[in-house]
Amino acid sequence: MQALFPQFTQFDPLTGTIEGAPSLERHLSDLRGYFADQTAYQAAFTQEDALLYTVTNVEPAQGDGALHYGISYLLPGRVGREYYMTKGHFHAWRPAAEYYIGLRGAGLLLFEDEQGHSWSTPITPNSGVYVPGHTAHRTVNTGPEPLVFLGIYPFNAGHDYGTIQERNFSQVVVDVNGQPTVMERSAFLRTLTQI
Ligand code: S6P
Ligand code: ZN
Repeated sequence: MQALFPQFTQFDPLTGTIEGAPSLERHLSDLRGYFADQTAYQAAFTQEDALLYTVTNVEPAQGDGALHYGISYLLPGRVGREYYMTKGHFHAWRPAAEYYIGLRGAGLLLFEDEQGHSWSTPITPNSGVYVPGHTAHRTVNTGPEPLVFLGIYPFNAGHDYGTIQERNFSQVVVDVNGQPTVMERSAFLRTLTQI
């Protein structure tokens, strides 16, 4: 008889943890260069290398047809006017799709394909979002509490962080008069230089 773990897992949607599975942490210092407002980033970092999110992954099997999954726990907060977000990535194996299920909080998923077309969807508890292959994805917490979601993906999806690190997403999610707003990065950057 096979062991129940990791075939059976118990997870906590409040803390974004999975019993017995390791978590990795991403802090402000891991996202140097990702936030649009560099002055605000430096000011925040000088205060504290704050925790932005944790990711807890389970890899039950390898090989054709196998699935991996993980819970992300993204804290509320902003760097300047831009909401806390994940690094964002393409899958290293480009055709790999993914399915996200919202468990707690409120946020947006930003998408960008290889031709540079961008769009976004909400992510909230009891909602699911299909992330197509060949599409970079980043999650943004636009609410006052942690955003927690489950992601399920082919075992060999992998992560390509380098492409996003170089070119970033062309859109940002920023606070405009108290409202989370999706804007072109270039337009947001212009607002920062206006006196
Ligand atoms: C993995 C999946 C998520 C992210 C996590 C953190 O394919 O999309 O588990 O890894 O939300 O985001 P990132 O961009 O730092 O990996
Ligand atoms: Zn992914």
